[in-house]
Amino acid sequence: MRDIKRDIEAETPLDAEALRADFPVLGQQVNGKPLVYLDNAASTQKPRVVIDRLKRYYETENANVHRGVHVLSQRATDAFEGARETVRGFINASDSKEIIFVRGATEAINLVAWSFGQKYVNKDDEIVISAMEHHSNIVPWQMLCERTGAHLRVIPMNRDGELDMDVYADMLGSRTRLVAVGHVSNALGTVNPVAEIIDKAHRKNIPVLVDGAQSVPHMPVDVQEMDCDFFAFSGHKMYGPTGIGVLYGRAELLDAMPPYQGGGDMIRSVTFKKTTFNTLPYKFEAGTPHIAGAVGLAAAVEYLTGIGMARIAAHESSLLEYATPRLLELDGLSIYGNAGNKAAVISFLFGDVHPHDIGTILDQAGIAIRTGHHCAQPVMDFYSIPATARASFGLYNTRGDVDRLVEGLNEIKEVFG
Ligand code: 7TS
Repeated sequence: MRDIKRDIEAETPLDAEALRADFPVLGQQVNGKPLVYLDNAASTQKPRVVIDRLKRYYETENANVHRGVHVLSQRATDAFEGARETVRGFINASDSKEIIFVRGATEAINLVAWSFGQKYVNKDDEIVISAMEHHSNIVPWQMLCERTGAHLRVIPMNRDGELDMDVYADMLGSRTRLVAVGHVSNALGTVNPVAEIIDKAHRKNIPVLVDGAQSVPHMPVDVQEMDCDFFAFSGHKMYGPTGIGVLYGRAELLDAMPPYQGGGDMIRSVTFKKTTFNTLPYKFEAGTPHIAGAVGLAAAVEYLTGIGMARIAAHESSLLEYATPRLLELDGLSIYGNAGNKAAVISFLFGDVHPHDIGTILDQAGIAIRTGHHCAQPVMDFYSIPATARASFGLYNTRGDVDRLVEGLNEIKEVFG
């Protein structure tokens, strides 16, 4: 059923021009030009339904959750727990207790590195990551290795930005405790073959964490179909608020893991002698959570579901197909990341022009892109470059935005000769 629905969705193109009107921030001029926002991999803009939902929460429901008998506390609790259920449905987790609200993908990964690491990782064990990870999926594992004496193994990639799956298969051994890989690379756009990565690991009983920060906003994700053990993502990259994100974890694993932080809400009983911990998901949600954030995230999920993730994926894929040859037509432009399966992220260099200058000149033309190492310094090192310019697309981008980008780059060519 689900697949048929996806197919039908994908066949009916979304009207990005019409959807732009849902995003107040996109209506403005920047440096005297209509804004073209192409920094969606860093953070997306928010539709009015999300902004309005936050406002309604603070105006009519705000109180602390899980601890009040009064009406507002119940409203806040209902909204918060309702948001958990909405998120569960969105990624098709089997139970809402597997949805842990955190600050974002970074915190989700740190939670697993700390808690899973505490229980299962010892000296000379191995954690497998890939060559194209965001720093958020490198550093927490390095810190874990530092604490325990475990070792980090890195799946290599080729020049196109595709992982070497044979080397990966050989890496999995009796000391491998966890595989942690990005679903979509923020620096290269590569969509990694996570189903295959997971299958190979599971054959050896090794759990897999998927960093979904760059996939959830752009394609249908079903954690049961994918069969991952952990899945991490951030609200702000999927048209929701900042400061809220999700760790999905298989209940049996989460149940077996120790709490990450101590405090209110995560306990069952506390005495000075001994504390017992709350059940899932509360065991991993110490302190007052970002209630408004979760509620706003649920509004974003409803907005995305209303459009259809398959339709969003098809739209962004057609933008990538439109943009790639047009950019390559520019003399001296080279694209980093040419995987066969690629999301709508284009990292590029343009002749000798420093990416920072590309970004600054485009900004003067009202075009927002990202420049730098994109928190993926090992990727830059791999290509022996310090930085790239990156255009990353979202559901509200149009072919007109691509044309403006090309126009902007042509102007740069004139300035720099
Ligand atoms: N994982 C990936 C693949 C990411 O792209 C990012 C953020 C993160 C994790 C961390 O997410 P956070 O919300 O916890 O910060 N990526 C980017 C980017 O590409 N530009 O700015 C942030």
